[in-house]
Amino acid sequence: MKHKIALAISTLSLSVTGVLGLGPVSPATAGAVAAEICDNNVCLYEDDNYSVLGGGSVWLSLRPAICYTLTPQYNNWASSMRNGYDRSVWFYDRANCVGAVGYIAAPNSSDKDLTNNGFDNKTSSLLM
Ligand SMILES: [Ca+2]
Ligand SMILES: [Ca+2]
Repeated sequence: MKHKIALAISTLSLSVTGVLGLGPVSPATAGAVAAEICDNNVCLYEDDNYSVLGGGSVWLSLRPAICYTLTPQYNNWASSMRNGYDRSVWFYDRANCVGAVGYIAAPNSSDKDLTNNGFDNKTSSLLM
């Protein structure tokens, strides 16, 4: 099975800082991980309120039924998120989408603070 998972990492200081997982990389310009990209992908933010000022942000192009495990750099990192898909995205505390689902992002939803869901800095893998 061919996986096509693209992502880009953006911070204010670095336009592209790393690569997650498999497949081609689609770089985003600094600070540009925002509305347009997140409308059609999942965006994760290190900080609350979708901030890219202190922490970074990353967007993930997920495919249905394929688990995406975050690389160590982004493991237990996300504090807010946007889900631009017309599908729910399941967030897992463990790698490889095993164990209980810790958080379910509703289709086309966003959450500015995962703390009140008990899932701040816990996401290790995602499944759409
Ligand atoms: Ca965080
Ligand atoms: Ca975790």
